[in-house]
Amino acid sequence: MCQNFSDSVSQILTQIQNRPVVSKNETIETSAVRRPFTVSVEGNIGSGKSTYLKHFSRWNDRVDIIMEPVEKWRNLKRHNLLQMMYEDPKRWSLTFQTYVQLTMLQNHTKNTEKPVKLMERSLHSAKYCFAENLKRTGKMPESEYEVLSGWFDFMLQCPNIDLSVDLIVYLKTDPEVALRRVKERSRGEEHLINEQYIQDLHQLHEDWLTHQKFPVHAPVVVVDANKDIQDMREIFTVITKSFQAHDKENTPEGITDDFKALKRSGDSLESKLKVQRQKILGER
Ligand code: 8LK
Repeated sequence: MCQNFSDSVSQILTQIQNRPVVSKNETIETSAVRRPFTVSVEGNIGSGKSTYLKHFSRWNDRVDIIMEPVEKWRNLKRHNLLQMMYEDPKRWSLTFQTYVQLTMLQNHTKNTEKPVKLMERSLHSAKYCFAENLKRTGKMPESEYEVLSGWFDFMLQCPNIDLSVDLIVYLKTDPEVALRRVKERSRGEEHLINEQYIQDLHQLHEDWLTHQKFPVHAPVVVVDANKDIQDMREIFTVITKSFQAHDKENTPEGITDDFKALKRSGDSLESKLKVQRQKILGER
């Protein structure tokens, strides 16, 4: 089961569909007030964040999808900071995480005329999951962690910097599933990742987003992301069809009666969607 997957998708699609676009003749002041509905997609390495985000690319006239800037981390004037961090974390973690923090800040503050912004991870996961883990495992000395934290705290309370997020989608995976996917995708720099590292990161995501041991700045939808990517794709197709059907009928709430009934059914939503999915796939 990929519980809450459809819920997270329908929350985002509702925003994509209903939020007004910033018009060309709007002033900078009024468009600044109308900031995009911002979603951060969080989860362990190998939890399927990029796949999740790519589902929304067909609406790219209305949604700004901001993937993790891994290419920047791999090539800062030909320095592969990601690789340097994995090969010698004690030496390079602060350097790497400082650059992660900068590039994440750029993503948070990136201007967009689109009404919805989807981000892969955030400054918050940089701090509460990755930097925290490096400190706890002794790969980053406390002194360096405090420097990073000092920048983070300053940015957070700076009135001119808007780091707010409206919704967090947490793709929760069992550490074994995440590790298997990391091994399958075999990204060069990640060959040094071991089970313990994935388990520690899993625990920190849980501490942050499930047990709220660190500040959680937006409502969280927890998605069981152990499920097959193909299954999620099919469920996505069903939800999209429901939204398109609404588009044609132009009903006000953004979802068809059928879909509303499915939504009311709570826990069994995914299984009912499965039945609807089979109907739709059968019609093709
Ligand atoms: O997500 C791509 C790679 O970068 C993966 O191996 C994990 C690593 N990474 C990290 O070490 N610290 C991070 C992020 C990713 C993202 C944030 C915010 N901090």
